[in-house]
Amino acid sequence: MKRIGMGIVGAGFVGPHHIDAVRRLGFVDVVGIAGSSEASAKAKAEQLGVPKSYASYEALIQDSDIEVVHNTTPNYLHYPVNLAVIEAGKHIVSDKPLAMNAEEARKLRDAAAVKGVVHAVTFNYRGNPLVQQMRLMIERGDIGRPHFLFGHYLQDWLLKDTDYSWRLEPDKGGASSALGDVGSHWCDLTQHVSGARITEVLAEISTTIPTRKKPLGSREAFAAAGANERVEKVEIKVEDLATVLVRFDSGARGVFSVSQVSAGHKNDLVLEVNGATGSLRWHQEQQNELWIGRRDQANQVLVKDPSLLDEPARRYAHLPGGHQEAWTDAFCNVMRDVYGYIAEGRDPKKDATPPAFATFEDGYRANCLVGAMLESAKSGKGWVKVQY
Ligand code: SOE
Repeated sequence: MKRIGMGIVGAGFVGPHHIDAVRRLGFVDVVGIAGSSEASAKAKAEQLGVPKSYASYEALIQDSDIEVVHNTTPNYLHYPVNLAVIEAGKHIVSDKPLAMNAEEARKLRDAAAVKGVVHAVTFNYRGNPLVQQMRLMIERGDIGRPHFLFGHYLQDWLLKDTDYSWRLEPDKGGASSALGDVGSHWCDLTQHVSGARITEVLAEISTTIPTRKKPLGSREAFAAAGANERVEKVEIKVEDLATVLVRFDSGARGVFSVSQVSAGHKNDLVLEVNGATGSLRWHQEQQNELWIGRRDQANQVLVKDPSLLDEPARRYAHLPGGHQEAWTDAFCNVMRDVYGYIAEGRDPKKDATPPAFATFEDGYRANCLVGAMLESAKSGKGWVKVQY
């Protein structure tokens, strides 16, 4: 099999997981890393056993050994880095959100289509075997027509006023915190498994911690404040809590809540779909189980076991039943789909069947959705039609 060279821009919390995931594929060479400075890129490259490091993302993109660039920078750099990669005619894997707003995201989607490069956004929960099983079951009509889709995505890493992240700064993270960071995952997952599109939203947002203590020095992502850390008080303008009512093009209704301030909830993503003859529920923190609800017979729990999954979902499971698969395995599944697509030389523009991984079209839609939710919450207009 032809080997594919990969380079990564940004190597914070999630960067090493991108590297691990592509290494597991067996035909991808991790060529180099660009970081916020030459020194940080060099240090990361040494730590992760990556041969090259670069002083800038532009230098990485120019390296002819690199065919695919992963962008794991903070949100405000997604647009310029993604655009430079596309303009160089290279394939792009971008962390979400695709861009800071829908307008930037649309430009990226269109530029990628013109260049004919493969474009992916890491809405990684699509890579879970039981998410794919849920998708197949809904498509096959196992629970009838879905009429209600609901759930939540709750976290607690911003519960204390000493918790801080660039995600809270609008010029670095965007106009939204909780909705953009985790609400976008819930919406992507829900639309992916149901095949229905969110067309209208009614949102309520709030900022539970309006003033935070921002560290004056650097702090690792998700790390708690140090005892003698120097801080400054800053006002927070983005939401850490939200609830959204949604309407789908299929006529189905839905609701979800997102939070970064819910003690005890670490990465608590739940999606339940109620249909005419049954229900399905998947919970990220117990990701090896799929709950099946029935009215006229006993409810069931389908445990992840390749022999119990339908054929198209089976390839997302790599261990026998009882051997738990996890976040990193699902992440690797997404990379397997993306690189399989690249290896086969498929062009998303000419491909009638959309890939299972999220593309820049999905990333654009996520930016539109978050924009519409903020508009609904801030304008007090009530229901807002999502402009795609
Ligand atoms: C932080 O909230 C975070 O790492 C998100 O940025 C990811 O997208 C999510 O999957 C887990 O939580």
